[in-house]
Amino acid sequence: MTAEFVLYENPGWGSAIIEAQLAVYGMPVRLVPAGGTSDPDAVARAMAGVNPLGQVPALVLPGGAVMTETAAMTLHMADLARSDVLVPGPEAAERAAFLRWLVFLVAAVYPSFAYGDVPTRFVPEAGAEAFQARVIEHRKAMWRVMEAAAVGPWFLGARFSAIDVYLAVMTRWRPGQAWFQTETPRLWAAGQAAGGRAEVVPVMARNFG
Ligand SMILES: N[C@@H](CCC(=O)N[C@@H](CS)C(=O)NCC(=O)O)C(=O)O
Repeated sequence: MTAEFVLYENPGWGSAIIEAQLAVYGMPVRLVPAGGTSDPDAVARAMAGVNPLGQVPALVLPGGAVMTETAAMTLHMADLARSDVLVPGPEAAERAAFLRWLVFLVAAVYPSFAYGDVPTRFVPEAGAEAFQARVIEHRKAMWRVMEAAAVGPWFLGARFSAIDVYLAVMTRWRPGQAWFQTETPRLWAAGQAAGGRAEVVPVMARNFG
């Protein structure tokens, strides 16, 4: 039983998406390092007792329940905070688009890192490099789909949301910042603006230096 949020994290990983949202809500959190950044199998071992899939992040809620899956955490934290700052409420004009693109991020884009980061989990060594290259090309296509849907200045238009927080973090990942700046300028700009918000700046600095 714990009275605070506990976030299993690695700097620069998807845990930054949750750390930033907790910061926006002003919710206190204790960070637990999840086992390093260079060996995904070591991370899986370190996380084994918390997340059976061995992935970061995992969030232990006040009360002790464990949550995995950043989208689920995103929706639940908004409920706990009784706030629509990051998650448009049921009546908001942006609600449907928010849910659509939140799920697109975690169900389409995010899994491409599971496949691309350690390709030998999925294909034999001989084909791993080519497989990884194809995964990254497919990821680029998915980001272009999102770029076409971005309204600006925030992803959803006039209002900031958790989608922009995901973009702040995920535009730091492969295919890399230079690619996003050139190829998906609206996504890049929304992510930059989210990362520049006063509550989020320290989180970005801790995660990405
Ligand atoms: N669907 C999960 C994805 C989490 C995920 O892929 N995390 C990565 C780090 S950013 C991870 O732990 N990778 C190591 C692995 O998959 O073994 C979520 O949204 O939380």
